[in-house]
Amino acid sequence: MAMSERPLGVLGFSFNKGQPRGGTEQGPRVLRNAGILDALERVGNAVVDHSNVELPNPPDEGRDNIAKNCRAVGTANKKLSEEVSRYLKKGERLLVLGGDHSLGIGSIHGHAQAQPDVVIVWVDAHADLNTPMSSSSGNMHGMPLSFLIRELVEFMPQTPGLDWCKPCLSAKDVVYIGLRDVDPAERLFIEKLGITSFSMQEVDKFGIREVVEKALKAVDPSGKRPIHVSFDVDVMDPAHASATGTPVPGGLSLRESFYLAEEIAATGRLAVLDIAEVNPLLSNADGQKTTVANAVDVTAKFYGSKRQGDVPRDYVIPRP
Ligand code: NNH
Ligand code: MN
Ligand code: MN
Repeated sequence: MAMSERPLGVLGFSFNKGQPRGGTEQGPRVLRNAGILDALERVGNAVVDHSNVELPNPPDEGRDNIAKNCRAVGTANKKLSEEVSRYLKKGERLLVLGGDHSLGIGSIHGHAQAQPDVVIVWVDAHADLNTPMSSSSGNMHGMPLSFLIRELVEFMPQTPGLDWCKPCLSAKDVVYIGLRDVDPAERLFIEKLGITSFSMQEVDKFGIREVVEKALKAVDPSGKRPIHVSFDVDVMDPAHASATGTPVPGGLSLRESFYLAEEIAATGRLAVLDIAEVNPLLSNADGQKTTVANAVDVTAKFYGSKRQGDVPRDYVIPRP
């Protein structure tokens, strides 16, 4: 069955322990309340809401770890990985509503178990490639890719809670779009490993159109492999997404975000989309509203809604 005809499962990951601010656990609720499921159904997706991933009670955190809350992050993501892999094996596509971006660990790990030839498009102001040892914050939302990329094993310490997570990606299977706040070790890893990266500098230089085209060509010249997009809302300019933990000026415009989503939709190969780091407790009332509304609108574009106009499946022109 063509990818875009598969049922679209929705999984909430109500979690905040990958970063210090409360509120990201409310992402799934505010996105659902803003009508994300209707918006997806309206454009012809067979949506199945699997509700939120039931998270195990948080285990006691020892004080031995440099990666903060690693046991909680690890056990929650193990559960997420199992669910993602199970629903994909049943033949669904999946939308994962975060939650902080540590969810990349479970979402991508689970995806790779079901579809080992997956390619990753990481859309973010940040590279989220720190190892527990290179991170200066200790926040695990800045580390998910380090647990997944094979070439980084020599830099990875044993991390309590994450022993189950065996790296499942090659550096060449990952491409970045939107980077503008990258730490020294992350920059060096990108260079050493040859990870394809389109920072905001390249978006300015080539325009979003060429960036998306080059990015998709780089990870999969054949254009046949399933795509996993991990979309951190902080990739958008704070004008469009201020209700997030680490807004960084100079980001994607709403139009660039829409275009990226429309082009990914047009590949017909989007298998999993993560929407991470919506935090409805930050910014002000106006910022909260626009952040959530824009996250919903961008998500709908990833699944077939078009700026040229949509005709819902059951629409009939009124007659006198
Ligand atoms: N690079 C920083 C860190 O590792 C910030 C990461 N913050 C994010 N990532 N929001 O998307 O702590
Ligand atoms: Mn980010
Ligand atoms: Mn991120």
